[in-house]
Amino acid sequence: MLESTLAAVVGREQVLTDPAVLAGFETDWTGRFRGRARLVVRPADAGEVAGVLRACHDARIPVVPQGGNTGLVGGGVPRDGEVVLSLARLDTLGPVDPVAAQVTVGAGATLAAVHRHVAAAGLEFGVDLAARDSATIGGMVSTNAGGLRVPRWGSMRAQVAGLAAVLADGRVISRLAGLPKDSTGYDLTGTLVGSEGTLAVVTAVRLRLVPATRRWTTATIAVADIVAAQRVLTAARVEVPGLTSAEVFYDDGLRLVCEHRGIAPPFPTAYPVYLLLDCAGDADPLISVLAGSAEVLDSAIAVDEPARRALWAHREGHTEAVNALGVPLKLDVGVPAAAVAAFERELRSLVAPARLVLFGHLAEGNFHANVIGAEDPEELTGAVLRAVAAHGGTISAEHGVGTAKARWLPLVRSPVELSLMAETKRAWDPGGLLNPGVLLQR
Ligand code: 2HG
Ligand code: ZN
Repeated sequence: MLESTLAAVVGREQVLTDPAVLAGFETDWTGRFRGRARLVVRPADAGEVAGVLRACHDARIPVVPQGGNTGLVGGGVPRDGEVVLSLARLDTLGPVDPVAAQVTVGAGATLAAVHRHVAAAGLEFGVDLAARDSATIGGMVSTNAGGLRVPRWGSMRAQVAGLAAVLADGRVISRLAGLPKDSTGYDLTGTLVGSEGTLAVVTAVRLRLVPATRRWTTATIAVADIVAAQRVLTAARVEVPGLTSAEVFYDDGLRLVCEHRGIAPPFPTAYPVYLLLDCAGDADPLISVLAGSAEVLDSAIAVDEPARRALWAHREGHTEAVNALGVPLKLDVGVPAAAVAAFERELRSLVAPARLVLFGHLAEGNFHANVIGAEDPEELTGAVLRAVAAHGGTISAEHGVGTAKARWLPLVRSPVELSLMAETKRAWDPGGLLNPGVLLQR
């Protein structure tokens, strides 16, 4: 019955029920999260999304929105017989507005497609991340994704000038004018950023753009430990006005990536910690940081694209290389800069004797703890997240809460905040049909 109503909305071929086809939508990329979908529906535009949601609302069937399925916290895969609403076909790229420096794109547009699209206008989109070829703008809005360029341009939240979304009952809100100033009350766009598909389904996004960077300099810097890495970063914050990325990884992770990809490490010698700095402009400011720092054990600088890509591969290859080891437990956490060194020590002792592959975004104190072979993943998750909270950090810096961390949210959100969040959920989605069990526990 629901199937035929949906077929009338989107066309029969866009309602998928074949178990072999559903399988790709039912499991996340890491293989950790999986569930059963009632069916997958692939609308072509916002009108069809509204029709799909109305039909599911009338039938009281819960819906899981899904973009590029690159999420890492189980927020985009079904749990128990929901309809999976794929936004992949909403991939339109509107004309770049060069005066406003903005563009409107469909929720299903991939990040890489947006990058390519705006480059022609001499502009750039300020967010970048390793999953760029598959991650979609809608999913990135829903998780408030961060990525590799936060030191310069901030997270997704900072780039969203407006959006359009469909409510659980099929009603539509459209705030795509991108007005730089608007003083008319509650920020509905801001409420939807980071709401993980629990309040409404984002169908289009008005993105802010920044001037394209014409020259880049990338450096991989070998240091003795995380404190030394922070000292180099501190100098770069002062000396390097175009500082865009400050990424950290360790020697065991580097070896793993090099083996997995069949590439060479940046130095013939192994060092404990590597800091990758990427900045807009010529090499001079970075070279002066390196020359003035006693912490630098070795460094490699690149300005041309192939050489820069080679340095970035050591950092970007981590996710893939870790996954090749088995299904990892992934903990995306952030702590204040002052707590970074103490937290790193604590984390290592909590995870041992399981294997920890650690890397992340140093400037944000954002660690990606990837654990292989944890005896009791749930218990370890609790221990690590409690440590994060004790240091005044966040249990999710950029991947979202999903189903993976919903039960741990009280560690970082007060009872007052949680009750406001629950009330907000009830106001937007009284039937509790949108992504149940994600972010807020059922
Ligand atoms: C990254 O920074 C992503 O590369 C993925 O956030 C992190 O795989 C991970 O744990
Ligand atoms: Zn990351």
